[in-house]
Order: sequence, then structure tokens, then C-alpha cells
Amino acid sequence: MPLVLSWLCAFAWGLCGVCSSAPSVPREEISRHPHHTATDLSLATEYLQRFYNFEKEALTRTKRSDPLFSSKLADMQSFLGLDLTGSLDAQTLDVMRTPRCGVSDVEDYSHGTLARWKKNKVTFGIGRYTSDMPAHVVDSLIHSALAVWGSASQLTFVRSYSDTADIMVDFTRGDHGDSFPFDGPGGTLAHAFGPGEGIGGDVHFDDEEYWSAGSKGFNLFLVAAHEFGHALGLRHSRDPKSLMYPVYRSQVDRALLSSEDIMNLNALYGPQRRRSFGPSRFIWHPYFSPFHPGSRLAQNLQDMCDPNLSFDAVTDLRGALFFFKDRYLWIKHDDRYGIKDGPIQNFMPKIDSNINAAYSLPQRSTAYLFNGTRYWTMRGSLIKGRSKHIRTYGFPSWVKHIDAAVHIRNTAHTLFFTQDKYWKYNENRKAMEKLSPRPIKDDFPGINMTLSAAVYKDGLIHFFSDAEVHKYNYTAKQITGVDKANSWLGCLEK
Ligand SMILES: *[C@@H]1O[C@H](CO)[C@@H](O)[C@H](O)[C@H]1NC(C)=O
Ligand SMILES: *[C@@H]1O[C@H](CO)[C@@H](O)[C@H](O)[C@H]1NC(C)=O
Ligand SMILES: *[C@@H]1O[C@H](CO)[C@@H](O)[C@H](O)[C@H]1NC(C)=O
Ligand SMILES: *[C@@H]1O[C@H](CO)[C@@H](O)[C@H](O)[C@H]1NC(C)=O
Ligand SMILES: [Ca+2]
Ligand SMILES: [Ca+2]
Ligand SMILES: [Zn+2]
Ligand SMILES: [Zn+2]
Repeated sequence: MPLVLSWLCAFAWGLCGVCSSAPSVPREEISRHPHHTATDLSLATEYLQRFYNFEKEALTRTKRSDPLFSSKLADMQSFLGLDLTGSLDAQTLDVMRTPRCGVSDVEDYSHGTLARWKKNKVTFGIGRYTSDMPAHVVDSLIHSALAVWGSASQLTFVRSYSDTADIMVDFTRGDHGDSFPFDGPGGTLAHAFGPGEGIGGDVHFDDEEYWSAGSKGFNLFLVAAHEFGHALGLRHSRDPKSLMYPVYRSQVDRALLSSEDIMNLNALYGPQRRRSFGPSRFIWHPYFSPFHPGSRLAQNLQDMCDPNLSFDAVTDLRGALFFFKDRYLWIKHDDRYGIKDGPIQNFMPKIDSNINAAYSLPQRSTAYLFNGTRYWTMRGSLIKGRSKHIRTYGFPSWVKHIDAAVHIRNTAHTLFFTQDKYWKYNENRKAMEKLSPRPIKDDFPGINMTLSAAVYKDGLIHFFSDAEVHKYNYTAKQITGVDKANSWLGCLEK
């Protein structure tokens, strides 16, 4: 391993900067053309949205003078060490066009990565390979990239051939089931999830890039080493000397890990050599506080086949079914992706809460996720803006909690269930129907249990209550069947 490693580093060291050699517009050019092209503006907007928590809602027609836009731009310039102009200058646009890691640079948006593995032996597996190079070369580059971190800590990495390894590596493209679709050649090269169950720790590479062991396309070893930093719990660094700097550089320091990288790794896992305290003892260095405060422990494993499992909310969106339980989420895709699961924040970094009810409007590719009196709007795979108050639906102030919500396509109604009542909302008129609320038992004969979730599927409303799901024919007003709530997750009935 050390041999491979030093060869790679030496090679990477000798590479010329592919990205930094991109043609740059001279400064005068920009000032002579103060109006940016629409492409530049949308590139910048998208970049700040993805990596700096910029809210699209805040965008106005006069984007260049939007104070929030400028302030996010300044955040980006400061983070990446550019001139702090607060305006979209040539240098900034250049960096925005440079391929990079898909993980956000802003604390709250780094896929909720605030955890560490609570063990020193971490397993990794490789799912789909790239066809850009032979599998054994991929294996060797992945091993070397992990060894970068292993050699600076107590961590050891063990290859697993199951698909439930702690760190699952996948080459994939476009929308691949985790709500962070890839963007084709260039742009985002890869992304990773922080330590945790399910998708936690997983690393995805955009297979529309050309991957290589050398200077052609993108160097897999370098990108993988960076992503494994995230998989171990590290965030982005503003230090261009750090491996955790977010922008791709084919030219790197011989040492690869900066002192900051090592300090942050040590803060999570202890230093490389510790004497005789046994692996369970974890030493904190009070003077080396991790640069992300407030560590949150990884979620307990949720057993999706627990016969008592109930759900807080269920919705469909673009062919996938979302099952929410506490702070955990399972997404059942069609057979291409199977089931993805993990803490909700891994998929929806803005949501630091349970979801009590959810429904979707397929014609708008939008889902609405409720917690207490607030709800989020999810369009495509992104949570849009901030949460809103449910009074916008016309709920009176005494409604504090929605048990379940379901949209009925052919009547354009959304039904909200709160204890023993339900509300009928007209999505076309954007107004609550006059007779709302009404007793559930009057209009849904047979539905006398407290509802925890509801979803419309195959012409039936599926009402979830405790560990069961009742299939309800809304036309015939009768229950047509009962199943285990988790029967859709591929669990055999027990
Ligand atoms: C399910 O719940 C029942 C009743 O609460 C309990 O007796 C049983 O042990 C639970 N089963 C599991 C697997 O938790
Ligand atoms: C979710 O709802 C609970 C109960 O209403 C509330 O305490 C909590 O602050 C809410 N979380 C968010 C992120 O709105
Ligand atoms: C609900 O209705 C079913 C039959 O429709 C009945 O057997 C059951 O006792 C009822 N439960 C409650 C809590 O009323
Ligand atoms: C629901 O009931 C109606 C009327 O009995 C029937 O025509 C329809 O096929 C049923 N729908 C489903 C999905 O079973
Ligand atoms: Ca890409
Ligand atoms: Ca619920
Ligand atoms: Zn990154
Ligand atoms: Zn992904």
C-alpha cells in the first residue's frame, strides 16, 4: 500500500493544474461588460444555492444588487480564499466553473455530517464500478485513498462484499436515488455522507466524469481520498493546502493531508499512536476542538422489518415512496435503486425534525412535509426555502398537529387528518372546502383508528395506523385489505 500511495502522490504532484489552466477573463473585460450573461447568473445562483445555502426565493429581478446574493457571494469568496469583492468577478466565475465536491461548504448543509464512527474498524464495499478503468485498479485506488486516513489515525478499513458496508462506494450518474442528482460531465464530481446508518458514510462518484489513475480526466485517488474525509465525518476546509478543500485540484501537496486535516481527524478518532488504553478509550484534545461544534451521535439502527414498526408519514414522489419515522427516512425507489435509507438530514439537510405528515402533488413534482404547525416544500429533490405556517392552508390556530395527509388526484383535493376530524383542501382553488372539518367516521366508514400516515396508491388510500396499513377504496367507502405497515419495504409478514 505505501508503495502505491507514494507513487500516486508523486504522480499527482507532477501534474499540471487542469482546472487552474482554464482560460480566465481579464478583469477589464468584466468591468467593460457590467451585465453578466444569463448563463453566468444562473451558474452563480445555482452554485450559491447548492454550496452556500442561498435561498432562491430571495432572488429578485435585480440580482446583482440583491444584498443576500452579494453576501452569499462574499461568503463563497472568503471560504475559497478569493478576493472579497462581493460581486461576480472573473476570478469568482472561474472558480464556480471549476469541478468540485458536491458536499456543501456551509455547516448546516453538509448533509448533517456531525457524527463519527463509534468504532475503529470501519467496513467498506464497492457497488457499481466505473468502466473507465479495470476493476482491480479501482480497488487499488480506493484502498490507497482510505489508507491516507488510516495512516493518520487508529482507523482500519476492512473490505466487505455485502451491500451494507459502513462506507459503500458507487459509481453512478444523474438522479441516483438520494436526492442529490449528479450533473453530467464537470461540475460536481462526487459526494459523500457523514458517518451514520444506511446511506451514512456512502460515497458516490459521478460516472459521467472520466476517471483515471493519472492526469486524464479526474484522478480517482485524489477525489476518493477527499470524499472519504466526509465519510469519516470531516467537513470542508478553507485551507487550499487541505485535502478537504472543496475545489478539485490535480496538483496537490506531497503530504496530501494538511495539519488541519490531521487535527480534525484526531479530534474525531484520536491520534495515530496511543498507548495501552485499549480501543474503547477515546482521547479528546481540548485545545483541538473540531471545527464543527456540537457533535451529534449517529442514529440508532432502525430495523425496517420490526413487525411493530409504524410510520409518522408516508408520501410518494416521482415514482418513489418516502417513509418517515422519527428522524429516519426510507426511500423506496423502483427496482433500479432499491431502498435508500438514513437519517432524514442526510437526504434533506434543512430538516432537523420529525415529519408528522406528508403528501405530494405529482403534477407539480412537489411534496409537502409537515411538522407541528410548520411545513416544508420539496420540489424535485430539494427543499425549497424556509418552512411555512399551516395557516396558509386555512387551518385555525387550534390545529397544532397533522396526523396524516393525502392527495386525491382525480378530485384535486388534499385530505388532512387531525385526530377524529379531517379537512378537505382544494388544490385548484387553494382554499379549504367550506364544510371542513368533518368527523372522519362519518365519511370514512371503517376508519376508526388514530391515523399515523396516509398515501394514495393504485387507486386506494392507504391509511397507516400503528403497525398496520388499511387499504381504503374512497369510491366504495370501504376497507379492501389490511397489511403490515412495512410490507412495502420488502419485509415478509411475521
Ligand atoms: C411488538 O409489540 C408487542 C406489544 O406491544 C410486544 O409484545 C412485542 O414484543 C413487540 N415485538 C417486537 C419485535 O418488538
Ligand atoms: C417540530 O415540531 C415540534 C413540535 O411541534 C417543535 O417543537 C419543533 O420545534 C419543530 N421543529 C422544527 C424544525 O420546526
Ligand atoms: C373499529 O371498527 C371495527 C369494525 O369496523 C371494530 O371491530 C372495532 O372494535 C372498532 N374499534 C374502535 C376503537 O372503535
Ligand atoms: C373501488 O370501488 C369501486 C366501486 O365499487 C370500483 O368500481 C373500483 O374498481 C374500486 N377501485 C379499486 C382500486 O379497487
Ligand atoms: Ca458532474
Ligand atoms: Ca403522521
Ligand atoms: Zn467535499
Ligand atoms: Zn449520491
